[in-house]
Amino acid sequence: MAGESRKRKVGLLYDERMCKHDTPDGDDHPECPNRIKAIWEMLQRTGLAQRCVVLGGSKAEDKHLQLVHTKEHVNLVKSLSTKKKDSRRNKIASKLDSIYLNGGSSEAAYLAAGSVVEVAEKVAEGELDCGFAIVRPPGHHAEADEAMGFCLFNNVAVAASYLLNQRPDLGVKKILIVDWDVHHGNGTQKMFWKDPRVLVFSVHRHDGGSFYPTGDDGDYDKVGEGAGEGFNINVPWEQGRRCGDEDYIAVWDHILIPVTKEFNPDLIFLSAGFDAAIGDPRGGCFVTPYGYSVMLKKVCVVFSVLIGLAWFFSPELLQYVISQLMEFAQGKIVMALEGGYNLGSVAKSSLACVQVLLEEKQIQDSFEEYPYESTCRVIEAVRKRLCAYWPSLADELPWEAKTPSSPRCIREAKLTILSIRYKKQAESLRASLEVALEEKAALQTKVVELQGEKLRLQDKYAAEAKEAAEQLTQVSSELREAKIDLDFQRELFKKAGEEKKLLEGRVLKLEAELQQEASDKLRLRISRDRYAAEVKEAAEHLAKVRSELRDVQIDLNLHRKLPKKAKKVM
Ligand code: X5A
Ligand code: ZN
Repeated sequence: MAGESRKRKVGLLYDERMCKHDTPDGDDHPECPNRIKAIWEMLQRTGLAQRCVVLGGSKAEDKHLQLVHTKEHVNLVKSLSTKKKDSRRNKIASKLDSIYLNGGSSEAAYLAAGSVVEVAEKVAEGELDCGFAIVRPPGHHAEADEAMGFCLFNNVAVAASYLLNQRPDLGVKKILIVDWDVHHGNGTQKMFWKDPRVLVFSVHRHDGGSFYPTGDDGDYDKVGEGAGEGFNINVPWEQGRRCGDEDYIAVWDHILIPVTKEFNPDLIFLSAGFDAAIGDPRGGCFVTPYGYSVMLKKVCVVFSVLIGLAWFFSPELLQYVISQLMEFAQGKIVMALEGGYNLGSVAKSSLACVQVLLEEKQIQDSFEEYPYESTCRVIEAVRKRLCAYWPSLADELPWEAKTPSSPRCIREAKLTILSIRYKKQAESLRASLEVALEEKAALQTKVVELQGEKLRLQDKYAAEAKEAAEQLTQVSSELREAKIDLDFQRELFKKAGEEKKLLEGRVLKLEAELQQEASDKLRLRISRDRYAAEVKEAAEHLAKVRSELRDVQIDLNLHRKLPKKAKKVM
């Protein structure tokens, strides 16, 4: 059976309209339209998109948004599109935390939520095996009644709630939401706080509550309430800005994967922010594309009814089933983009994930280094806090057993090298801190100096401003005169134009008259010529008649004389 597995149907959703959400004045912002463009281009260039089922976005329905949001919040986002001016939207945005709005924001928000619903529905129906909704604005910070942290609607929460509440026919009764965005998914946590049908898992930087979204909500003692108690898991990074693949994989191996096996979800949502990626300007973590692919693969593989059953009977059977199912895991997984602000990192990480969804990537799960000591401590704390709800977290952690092939001496040597490196880092950090402190002191004296300078300059500028104002009045009065002049000239020009038109009319009329006269004259000349010819002819005729008359008279005279002689002759 293995190797004969049917090709996985992977949905990819991309819609250019989600790029319309942008800063109102075109200012640069990390949550920019190019984020989803970069992913889409990468997937097309590598030919992966062509092997997926490509979907266009669709807008969420208000009644689905209202499963997790208040009516007021939905109406506010809806109304953004009808506001004519950016200034109205700017006013709304200024009252919110880390939100910008423009004319395209409403449409993009409806598309982002509706698109995750669309992919989730197709995966739940079995039309797709899994899918990736490449959406923006992101969603996991959005709360029932508030947009925040670049998020307008909580896309993943809307889709999860839709499956549970609107589509019982699809048989999705338990949902796991895995949030690996570097920020805590505060919105998602609140929306399913008391809901045991949705297990919310978020791993994020916490830094003692100083990392966005600041406060205690993301701490590991927040496990849900009422029926939902134990169905919220937070893994907070406390040590600052340097977690990488090993730390995330340790969390997967010792928290997420064992809990997922116990919970045995019918469908998994992945709030896939890529801002813990190496190179991200905000996250400061070091997760590689390979690290993301291992994290995704582990979730895909564990997630199967058969595996759940095998786990129930025996770990040996589980191992066997996993090895048999590696190539055709039944996992229904819906990935939705959240954060991630380095375009290259976001595109490469997405590529690695889609390769896993298509089962076109070999994963060995081997890493060069070990998780941080502090990571082990966080994992232990989380396990202790949650083991009452998830018995598989109760065991003492066998850290050594994690790397049985690695002899202890090598491991210790590696750790020593690492600790030396970190000590050096710490020393250089301390040195740079001292330098920075000195610079700060120098800057503070400079600030005092500059403040004096500022006051002096303010006086000077006030005088200059007064002079400029006077000049301005003068110039504006000159301008007014010039304008009056101009109006006068315009009037003259207009009159000249009218006169010109009048004259042109007259000229036309005269021309017509002249033409008439010319043709009359021509006609006269023709008739005169004809008369002359006739007169000449008449004269000639007369001359002829006269000469004939003369001839006749001569004849007559001759005739008169003739009779005497003729009488004689006859
Ligand atoms: C989705 C996401 C980050 C918000 C940071 C605000 N949001 N400073 O990554
Ligand atoms: Zn984020």
